[in-house]
Amino acid sequence: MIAFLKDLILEAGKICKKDQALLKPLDIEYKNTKDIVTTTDKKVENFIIENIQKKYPSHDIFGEETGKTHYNSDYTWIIDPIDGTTSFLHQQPFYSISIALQHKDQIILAAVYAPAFNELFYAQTESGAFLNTMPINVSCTDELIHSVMATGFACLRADLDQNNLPMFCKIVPKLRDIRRYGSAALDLCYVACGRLDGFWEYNLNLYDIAAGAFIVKQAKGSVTDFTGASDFPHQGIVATNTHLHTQLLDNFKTAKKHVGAKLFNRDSDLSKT
Ligand code: 2AM
Ligand code: CA
Repeated sequence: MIAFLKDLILEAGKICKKDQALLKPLDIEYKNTKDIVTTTDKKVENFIIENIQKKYPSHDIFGEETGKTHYNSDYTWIIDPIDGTTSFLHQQPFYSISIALQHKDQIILAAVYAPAFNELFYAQTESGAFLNTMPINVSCTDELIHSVMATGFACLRADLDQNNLPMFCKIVPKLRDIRRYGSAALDLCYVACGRLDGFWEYNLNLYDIAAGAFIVKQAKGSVTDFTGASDFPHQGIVATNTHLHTQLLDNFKTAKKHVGAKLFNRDSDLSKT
């Protein structure tokens, strides 16, 4: 199955590479004023689904663009055809394709491919995680002040009451530095291979994080929601190299107290920032 998944995601990546430079205004649709989808997102998702259905016709599929099938299979393929569509549209390299295979309620296999960098991250249960052919592990940074983390602002695009801006202002001064790449799947893989020491975001969907979160765990990282429980991404997602997990969660707890519930209200908060 891993060989099938690797071949499939690499072929899907060829479509992205070919299409990116040729995107035209007519190739863009607006889900809302800030949330976009391109013809390539749909083309890539259809390509992936067709190939899965040829090989595993009884398996269920949950794709960002096409939704869920209901075959009652124990297996579900969770697909984000382009994670980081804004980067893709703006001719930037930080986008990825993300595919995870869930058996019952456990992810057992996952791959994230960054076509512009020719980087394929993948993992399967109890086999560890890999970047291209090399095994990867999380970093060993154990102090926040020596750490570099990433975050994102899906919450702003979705016009949510709770948003990441107050938290960002409280946490960033505690770190060496922060990055904003724009693809949650890739951010998670960067935690898995030690380029980042941690990542957090609100308001992501399962297809954004299913593969990346599994790859982080297989690389000996930790992934939780903001309370330290496993209701992610619904209650937010926090991924670290494990050494920093408790420290980061404690800082979120303190930051949330200082920021106060009021500041998470979009109307009272965004107008002031
Ligand atoms: P996408 O490119 O597939 O939409 C960047 O902060 C992350 O947020 C990406 O994984 C991006 O996925 C996701 N994202 C962007 N807009 C979003 C929205 N309105 N709701 C939820 N997630 C979003
Ligand atoms: Ca996505």
